[in-house]
Amino acid sequence: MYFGRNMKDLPASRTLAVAVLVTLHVLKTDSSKVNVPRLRLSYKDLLATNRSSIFIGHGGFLNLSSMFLDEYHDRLFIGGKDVLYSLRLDPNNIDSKEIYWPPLPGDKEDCVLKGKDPLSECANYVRMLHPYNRTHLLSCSTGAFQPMCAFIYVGHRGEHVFRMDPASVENGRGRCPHDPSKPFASTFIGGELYTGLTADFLGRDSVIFRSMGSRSTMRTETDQRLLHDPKFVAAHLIPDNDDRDNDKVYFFFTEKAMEADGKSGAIYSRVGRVCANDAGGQRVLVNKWSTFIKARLVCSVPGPHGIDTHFDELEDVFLLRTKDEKNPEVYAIFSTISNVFQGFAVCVYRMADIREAFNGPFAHQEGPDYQWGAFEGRVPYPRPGVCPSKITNQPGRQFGSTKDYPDGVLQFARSHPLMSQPVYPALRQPVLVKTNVEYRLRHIVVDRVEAEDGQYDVMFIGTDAGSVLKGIVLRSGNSLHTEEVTLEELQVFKVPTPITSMKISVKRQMLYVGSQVGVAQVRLHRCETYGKACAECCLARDPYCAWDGVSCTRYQPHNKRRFRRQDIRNGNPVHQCLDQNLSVEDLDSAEEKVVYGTENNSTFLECVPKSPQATVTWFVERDDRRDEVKTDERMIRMEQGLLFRKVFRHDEGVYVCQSQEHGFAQTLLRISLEVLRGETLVELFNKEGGAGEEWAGYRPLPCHTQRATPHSRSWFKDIMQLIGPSNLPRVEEYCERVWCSDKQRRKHKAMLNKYKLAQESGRKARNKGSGERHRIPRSVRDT
Ligand SMILES: *[C@@H]1O[C@H](CO)[C@@H](O)[C@H](O)[C@H]1NC(C)=O
Ligand SMILES: *[C@@H]1O[C@H](CO)[C@@H](O)[C@H](O)[C@H]1NC(C)=O
Ligand SMILES: *[C@@H]1O[C@H](CO)[C@@H](O)[C@H](O)[C@H]1NC(C)=O
Ligand SMILES: *[C@@H]1O[C@H](CO)[C@@H](O)[C@H](O)[C@H]1NC(C)=O
Ligand SMILES: *[C@@H]1O[C@H](CO)[C@@H](O)[C@H](O)[C@H]1NC(C)=O
Ligand SMILES: CC(=O)N[C@H]1CO[C@H](CO)[C@@H](O)[C@@H]1O
Repeated sequence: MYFGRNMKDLPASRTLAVAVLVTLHVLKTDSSKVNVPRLRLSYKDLLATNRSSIFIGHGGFLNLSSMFLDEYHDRLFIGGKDVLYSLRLDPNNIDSKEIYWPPLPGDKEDCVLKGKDPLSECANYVRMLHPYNRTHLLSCSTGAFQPMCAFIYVGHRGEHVFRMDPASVENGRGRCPHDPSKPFASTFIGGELYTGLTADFLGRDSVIFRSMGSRSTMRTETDQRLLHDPKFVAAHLIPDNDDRDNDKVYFFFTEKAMEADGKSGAIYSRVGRVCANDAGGQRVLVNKWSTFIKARLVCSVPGPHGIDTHFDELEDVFLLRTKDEKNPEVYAIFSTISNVFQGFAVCVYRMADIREAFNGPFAHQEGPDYQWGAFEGRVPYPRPGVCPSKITNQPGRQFGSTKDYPDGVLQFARSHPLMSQPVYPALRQPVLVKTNVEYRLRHIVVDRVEAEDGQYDVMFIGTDAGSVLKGIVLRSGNSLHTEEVTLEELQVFKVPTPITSMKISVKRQMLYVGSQVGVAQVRLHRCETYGKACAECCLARDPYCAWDGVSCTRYQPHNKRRFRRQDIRNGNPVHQCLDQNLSVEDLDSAEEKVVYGTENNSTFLECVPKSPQATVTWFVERDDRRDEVKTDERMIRMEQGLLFRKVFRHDEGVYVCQSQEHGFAQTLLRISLEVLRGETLVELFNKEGGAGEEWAGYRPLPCHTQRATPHSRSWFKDIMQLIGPSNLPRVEEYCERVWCSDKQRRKHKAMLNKYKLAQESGRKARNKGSGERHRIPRSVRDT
């Protein structure tokens, strides 16, 4: 069973270092563990356990720029630089097909002439893939700053065909940005394409467009009150009620906030919407949206002195669709704008709260130098933002189309696009906040999972470091208090590359994670990874997994098996597993080790629990007594173990490392510490000669170099600070002793035993060969 317990598998070296320092200063570990994932799996672990597989394209760089998960055709479509791929998702029938789609002849050259970068910009980035009909996809791309669209034939269900009809290629202006790096959101509904983008070469014409289909093209007016340098993040159709005439298309974006009085350059996040049946005005707003309104999305946490910390920049939005298609939950990642402090938050919005803001007062400003406030005058009828429907189309007041709306309504709509009330998240606070992490949160998908004690929304969050965090949020009863549990941190890509898109297939229980370097298919869960014991399964608190009496397996809510042990809320194995084999300890006794220290010098007892969330308690057994280790200036507890800055003869004993998690204790390791008398050693090596010289040319042993990853080095530095820089070789020597392979350790042990015998009898040591001497730990040799 693998738990990524080796230092080399811990990706977050800085967190670790920080955690170590915190521990050093306050000698308290619990608070620093809150945001630590319970399990970290490296890229290699994921591949080795079949948890993930990677598609990197056929030669060259994929430079993924769009992805469409097609559950109907059981395929994943990928758009990249000058290329499209179709991957079959059937695990028994893996197959991929490719379409080479470069810019049209001459367009690349034009693009270069206009001063764009030939390598990174003047190529055809496929940025949009939507299902068009049963057999065709609609795809749009940047075409070296000449956007174009085409239909892609993907065949019927079951067949794997993939080709583009070159005759279907047409101008894609307004449907895809020119610039591959410009933000873009789109949705395709009923034969019509809604896009939020910049629709010109210079990237200045920010607009929400509707195109294709039989109706005339619609767009927003060019007016900073409507859209001010927007960064579009997502677009979705969400019905209001059963009347299709009330269907609305929502856009999620960030823009410059003109209502932020006195804060020049302020950026706010927005939810904006238009009626799907908007036809524009008759005399005013011809072919322009007449129903566009927007509201601020607030995501903040209360700070000291009543000053809230705002997360104003929207990074990603995921709509968690439920049976009630009118009320999906809106999960959104935000980041702070501040350049002194970087933080991320996930806020969840309810449609009811979004609608309430849109039904509330309009924001209003009398003139450029006035304060913004709520509009208190009479709002014309039909109220701007209301779709023409049965309600507006009553006898006597017949507004069957926005073209029938009075000019006054359209004028008002044009001058009052912003609502006065912002939208607050559910419970008025984020469900998750991350600050001072060395990665950025980029993408989110959510799966609502049935567990034994209720429903959980499992979040999968992609970072800019190629990793995915899997977590849940626990709420205690009705209180506002929430607890975030990071179940796993998955290093999906070998190199730390930003994750640029994520899709979830609940049907397949898979996650599709895209980045510049490729697409990873990752299983949502792999319950065996948590361990072989009931307690380990229970402590994992993964809603997907439960103890079935024999192993940790996928929890099936409707399965009537007798043994289903799971406790997400409390993760308490004592309650769940009393009649089960409680821990691996029962199956396999805790590991035993011997560590040697030299009198008056420092030594280190390493013990890292499988779960970074566990706390470790040290006991020492001596003269038939077992006491908790009392730490002081000389003896320090660290995240990785117990550090003796100076070890004495009376420290000898058996040190027991016990992990504790949710009230569940487990013995991880028993270490016998043996303290060797310094002078005798000095004497010995002086007699043998050569030891002093060796120090001068000190080189780490090969076993040390293998293991010293950047992560191990960082905590090792912390130890060093404690002992003082002049003692670097000594620190290295402890680490070396701790990290050297068991085989080598056994050799050390054998050597030392021999040596001790020699010491006791006061002779014979001289007879050891130099080859053997080489293997004596350096502490011994040095003294
Ligand atoms: C992973 O999958 C391969 C091929 O399907 C199989 O041979 C191998 O045993 C699997 N490994 C694990 C750890 O499940
Ligand atoms: C394409 O991807 C490769 C590999 O990740 C990267 O080095 C290159 O900069 C990317 N090109 C563009 C234009 O983004
Ligand atoms: C799908 O759309 C394409 C492009 O307009 C068309 O050629 C094809 O016949 C359509 N297929 C079906 C099944 O409607
Ligand atoms: C508990 O462990 C014993 C061996 O130590 C084994 O024989 C028994 O089947 C296990 N019980 C369960 C419920 O796993
Ligand atoms: C260790 O230090 C103690 C005093 O702190 C001293 O009495 C003893 O001789 C020292 N032992 C060695 C081996 O240096
Ligand atoms: C390796 C090392 O630092 N050895 C030291 C152990 O302690 C004795 C006595 O305090 C020192 O003389 C050694 O240098």
